[in-house]
Amino acid sequence: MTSKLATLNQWVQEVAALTQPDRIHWCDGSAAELQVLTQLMLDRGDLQALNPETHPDCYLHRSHPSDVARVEHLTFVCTRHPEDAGPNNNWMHPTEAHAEIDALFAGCMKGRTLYVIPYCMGPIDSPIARCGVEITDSPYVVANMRLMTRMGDAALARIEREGHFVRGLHSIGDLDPARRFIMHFPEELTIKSIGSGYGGNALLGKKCHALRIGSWQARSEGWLAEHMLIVGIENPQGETHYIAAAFPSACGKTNLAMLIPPEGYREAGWKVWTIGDDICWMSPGEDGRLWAINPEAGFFGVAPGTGAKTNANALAMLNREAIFTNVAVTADNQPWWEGLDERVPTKDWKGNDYVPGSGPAAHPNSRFTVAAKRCPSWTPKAEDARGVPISAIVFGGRRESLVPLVFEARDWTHGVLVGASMASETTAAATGAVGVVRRDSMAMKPFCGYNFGDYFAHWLSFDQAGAKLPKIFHVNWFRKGSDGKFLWPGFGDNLRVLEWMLKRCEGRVEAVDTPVGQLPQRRRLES
Ligand code: OXD
Ligand code: MN
Repeated sequence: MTSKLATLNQWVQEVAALTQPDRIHWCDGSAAELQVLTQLMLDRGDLQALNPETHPDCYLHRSHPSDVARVEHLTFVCTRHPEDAGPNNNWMHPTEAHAEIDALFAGCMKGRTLYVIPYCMGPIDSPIARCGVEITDSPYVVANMRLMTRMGDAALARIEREGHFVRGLHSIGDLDPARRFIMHFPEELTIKSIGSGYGGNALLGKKCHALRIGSWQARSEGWLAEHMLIVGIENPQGETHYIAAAFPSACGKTNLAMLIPPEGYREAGWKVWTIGDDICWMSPGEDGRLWAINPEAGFFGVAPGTGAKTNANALAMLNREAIFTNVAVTADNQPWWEGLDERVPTKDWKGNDYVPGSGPAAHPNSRFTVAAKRCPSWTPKAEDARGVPISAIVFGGRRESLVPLVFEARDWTHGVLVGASMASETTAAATGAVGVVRRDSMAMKPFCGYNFGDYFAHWLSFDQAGAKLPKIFHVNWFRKGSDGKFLWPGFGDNLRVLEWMLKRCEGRVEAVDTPVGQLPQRRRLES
């Protein structure tokens, strides 16, 4: 098969000439295609079927032990002028970068199949959505992209209609960390990634396209591409307000997006609706408000810590048609991770016999991939081509001390400052030390595809006459007391904080003015 779009065919031919695959397969996104790929991966040992009774159509993938997280030190933004990439990115000149990475791509697909994956980030008919094509030699990437994006024939038809697309070239190469690079060429709307099969490095629709290239496109086209969840809060009167919230990786975005209201709230009629858990594209509408879509169609969530108490919605969606990466397994072949329950697994994430007390059985950054529609709190509003209007933007980090539970920025400009000065303790989502406080403006430090100075100016530029911008808040669920315990219960109780924010948006509650911003009033609890 080829495409009606000559530039797409030409690019595929050029890549094939460089990488020399044995075969080329154009992905249509069908169930039959997935079945063939799944069988291939089972035969090759890339996947292992999990217990078909408890987890039908669920599979385990064990990655190479050196390939378990994003690699920020090997991730580059390659612009003609270094100041366009900014001090927040590793930079290489595009000519040098192409030469370096193309040398690694030369002949790398010999004996392999080259898969062409047309995909759409966002509802297929949304004007905010944007399309791309990923070329990869990894069937695991194809299977994940099928869950994470609108992939296949419908996306190809849109690409052929529009005549342009983001180009992403990926190969697992030889998985040698010394020959691993994730390179972005925003001026050419191109991504090249080699040497890693890990999600954020290999599923190019996600961090590479939807954030790094997306933020560049957003700046030139007047919208925002952000590392934010989108959640709808329905009050007992049946009105739903949408909140977008930015937290660094592995700081609870998935849990907040799928929050289950505490009992009293549920009885009173509160409901929470999930639109997205990681990425938000926001564009000013004719009414002056920011309208948002989730460009993704699935969740690539952190497994450890996901349990019946922390995120029952996530557990409910993980019992069929899910891919698990680097989790442990129980004696009856069910996926298992720390924080799931009290069972003791028999195999660790590397497939070795698990010795209790020898450390975590699942990798701390082990993941699940699952279609968003499988989430019990998913709302069809996620498919609305127009998006949803955003009432509040929340920034937050993981901070043991100093930062209060919640405060409100005085206005948009102050809110941009609050987002820009965010900091958080690092997690296992990226390689490197864990638990070190680092500045992570808008949770975009690893994902902004251009100079942070220009990015802050872009944020500030939305404050124009006629704009009806969301209020901006900052939260910290992770503050600890002198006994080392968390001060705030978190999870479902976070709805109490979101309710306060929405009351502030509607002008229904007073706040206390402080040097950092507006804080909730102290109120003695009635006994
Ligand atoms: C993710 C990340 O996978 O932020 O979402 O690392
Ligand atoms: Mn993320």
